[in-house]
Amino acid sequence: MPLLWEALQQVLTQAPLRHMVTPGGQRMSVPLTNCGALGWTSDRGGYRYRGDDPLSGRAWPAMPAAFAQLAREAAAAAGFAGYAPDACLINCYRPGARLTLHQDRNERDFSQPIVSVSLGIAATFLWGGAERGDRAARVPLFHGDVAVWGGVDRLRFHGIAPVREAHHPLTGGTRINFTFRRAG
Ligand code: MD3
Ligand code: FE
Repeated sequence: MPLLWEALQQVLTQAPLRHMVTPGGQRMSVPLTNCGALGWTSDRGGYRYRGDDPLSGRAWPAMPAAFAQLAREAAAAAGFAGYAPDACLINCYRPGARLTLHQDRNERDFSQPIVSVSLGIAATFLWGGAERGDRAARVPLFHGDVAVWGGVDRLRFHGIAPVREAHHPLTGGTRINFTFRRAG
């Protein structure tokens, strides 16, 4: 884990965490950044992937080798051989931050899975269904959890319940989540 943590610090110096605004004008409670060829962004114009960081005008930091290897091995273990993510969205949760139920559908090819990695304090993952109104299961996510979301589950609604205050030796009072995507 220190390897991932050190690589993350490198990314954050080049592309700091920032709060984006939803198309509806709401400030997201979870600051984010990206690494890889493409980065997920949100503003009044909508959600989209782009090759440059709107904060700096430069390309997003390259995806660290340790990130890419973890994503590839996790996908392969779940039956998705040859996974080559071109985007890694990095979310940072402080107590009270949350992610409302949504689908990830800005990517081009839904046959490609999303791989998520959780670091730091725990959170409750909301595991919904195919429709927004479907009842969501509550699944705790802990430091070091890696999950692969593909196949028939790729477009399920999901979110994160408001995070409770806690402390973790690596991350302090925060939860970091990486989601690897094949976006382009
Ligand atoms: C299930 N992130 O960034 S990771 C997101 O913990 C996002 O930061 C959450 O949802 C987080 O879009 C959840 C788990 C996850 C990610 C993508 C999925 C679950 C998924 C895509 C489809 C189904
Ligand atoms: Fe998502």
